[in-house]
Amino acid sequence: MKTFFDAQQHDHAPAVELHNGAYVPYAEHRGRMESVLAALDQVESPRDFGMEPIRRVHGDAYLDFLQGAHARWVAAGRSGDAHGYAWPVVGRRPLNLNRIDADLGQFSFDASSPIAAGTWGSAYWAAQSALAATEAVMDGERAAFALCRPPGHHCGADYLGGYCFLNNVAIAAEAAIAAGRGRIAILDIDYHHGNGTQDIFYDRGDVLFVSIHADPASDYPFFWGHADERGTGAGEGATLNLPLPRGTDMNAYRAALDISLRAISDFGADMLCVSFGADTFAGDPISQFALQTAEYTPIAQAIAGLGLPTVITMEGGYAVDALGANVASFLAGFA
Ligand code: Q9C
Ligand code: ZN
Repeated sequence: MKTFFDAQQHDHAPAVELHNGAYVPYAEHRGRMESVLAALDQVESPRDFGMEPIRRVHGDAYLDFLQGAHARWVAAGRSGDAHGYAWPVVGRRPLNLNRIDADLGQFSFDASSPIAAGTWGSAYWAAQSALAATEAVMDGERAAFALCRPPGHHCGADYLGGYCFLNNVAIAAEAAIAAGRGRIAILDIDYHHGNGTQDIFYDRGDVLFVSIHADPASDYPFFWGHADERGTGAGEGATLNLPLPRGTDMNAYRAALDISLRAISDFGADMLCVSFGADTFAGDPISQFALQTAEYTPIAQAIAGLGLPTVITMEGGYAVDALGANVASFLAGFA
């Protein structure tokens, strides 16, 4: 399968994140990509599609913030990565305080995603990888894989979070729509609910968002991904959340997958985008499902059975030693 990745995606290297009350080494690190790259035959660097497709999803103020945040952090006399610590819980009224700490709160929803010196460049090239995979599929590939790092599904139009800075799958979907595809289905099978992607398309009837994830009553991101979130306005019914309990194994997972695939097929999509996270793996250090490496192949075969042109974007997966094998097992299902 055509796979896209740019070496600049390694540059994003936060040192630590806040986890269960302590600062621990950042789980979303470059070793994840090294594991996947070692398991795949060949990858291509994407071409540069520029800012226009990114601006279809993200607001100008957010993009200005993201590009400049680390330099402003340094200019404020700080060292290391930019971490926010104050959030405007009610509303997101932009106050233009020109304080880096205020803006870190304004443009994020959690404390999972410090901004390092290389963050903007890596996020930019992850998005370009998603665009290259989309172009490949539009040009006739049956499926293509964007090895996105950083991942994207937790960030919204104007906020970051959950290790995510630019919403790669949303950027891919909007690019396909701009190029003439009418209806897009997004299937999110990361362990965590894709709250950012849901938010971006919540009022849209032309993009179906379907997600299978750990029940947010027990797991991050808590405030989104509950079964009663079904979209609004023209998007009513175009969001489908299938939360599953901790401990879910292939049997229960497969039943939810079948419901997802039926919804996608009923929607009549022209194209499918898959947010693929391998943090559903039994050995994942921050997640609690029980899928095995070999089970990613039948999951992908079932998805491929829809017969839709498919763009796959990488989301989470933190069992680094097994990540390459898990991704290879999933991609094999499309062969
Ligand atoms: N103590 C993705 O898989 N950290 N993001 C939770 C738990 C956030 C996961 C902290 C996890 C984000 C793309
Ligand atoms: Zn995840």
